Amino acid sequence: MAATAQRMKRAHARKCWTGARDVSDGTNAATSVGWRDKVLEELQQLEAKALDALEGVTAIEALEAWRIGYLGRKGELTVIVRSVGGLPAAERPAAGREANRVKAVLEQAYEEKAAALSQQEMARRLSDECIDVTLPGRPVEPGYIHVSTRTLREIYAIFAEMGFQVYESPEVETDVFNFQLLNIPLYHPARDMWSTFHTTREGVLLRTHTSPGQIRAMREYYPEPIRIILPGKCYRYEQVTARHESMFYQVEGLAVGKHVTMADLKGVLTQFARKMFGAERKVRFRCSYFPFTEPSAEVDMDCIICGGKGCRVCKNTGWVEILGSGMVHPQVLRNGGYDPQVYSGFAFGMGPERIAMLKYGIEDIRYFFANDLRFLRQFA
Ligand code: 2NL
Repeated sequence: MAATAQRMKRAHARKCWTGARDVSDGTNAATSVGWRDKVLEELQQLEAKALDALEGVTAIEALEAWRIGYLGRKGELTVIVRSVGGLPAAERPAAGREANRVKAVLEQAYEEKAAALSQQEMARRLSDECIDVTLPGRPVEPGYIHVSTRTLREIYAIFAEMGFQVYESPEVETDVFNFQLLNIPLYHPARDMWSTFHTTREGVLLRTHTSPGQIRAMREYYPEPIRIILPGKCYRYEQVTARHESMFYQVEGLAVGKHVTMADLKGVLTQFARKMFGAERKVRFRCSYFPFTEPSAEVDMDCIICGGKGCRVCKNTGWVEILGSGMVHPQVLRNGGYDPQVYSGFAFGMGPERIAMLKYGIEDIRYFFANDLRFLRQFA
């Protein structure tokens, strides 16, 4: 079977080669030499033509087209090589040798051209895509500490010197911790001091001040004495104006111990004002009211803008309010676990944005969270 197929294939090749029809018996030697010469001539012409065409090839794609055109399965050389099989047996070896030689020459030329082109391509990419790694990098613009964060850090540092450590607590709170344990019962008119964001879950809200964290701290540290400051974001359902935001920071402080007095409160807060705003600051304590302190006091300092003479910032009073304070209410101490017969404490609260506004002369609290870089960059 294999032999028959071979014969049929050869017969087909003979038919395909023009002029081969007459020599199917392969007896006419003189004529067959003519055909062989014709094949040899065709091979040599093809060799010259192919090498000539290869000269003009300058791109990888054109080289591939060249390869397919001459050496591919249906390429010109392949067609001639196949036709060699149609020659009389005696003529095949010489034609075959020549065909192989031409094939080897073209393949060799192809390889050389491919190598040259890929080298050219490499040289082009090396020069076109070259990166000068010795160039200095583009500078990365440094970020900035937000003015609120910066002010908070200054506050931490001042109180750290007086032995206060930072305590943090959740922003989502319960009505019990945010109000009731701070001596602000349900339905009590003192609630009107805070407009509150309530959640859809009964009794859960966004803290209106950091005070609920003070209760948590007392319950955690009892019966140890306490000296903490409690910074964090607070939320109030406010009409937003130049002086009020619905989100703002608060820093509260709490000191609890066996002999803590109002003199301690006055000493600590006077020291704070002088460290923050200048050693020459004068402070005054003015009676006030908070449900969680008794007595309560507002702390004012002489106006840093006009030095107490009177200006727009101090509304011509010569004084500006910087924080609220008081002695911890006995009921609040009790709610934190401390017996008010044995322990006493003072507490205070301030808005760091307000502190920063006074310190840097910022006129509108809305700048703090408007994310305008022209504002924020000034505190780099
Ligand atoms: C203000 C006033 C204040 C407190 C906060 C406090 C907390 C506990 C007990 C007693 Cl647990 N007091 N906090 C006391 C007085 C004033 O804040 O104007 N803040 C911006």
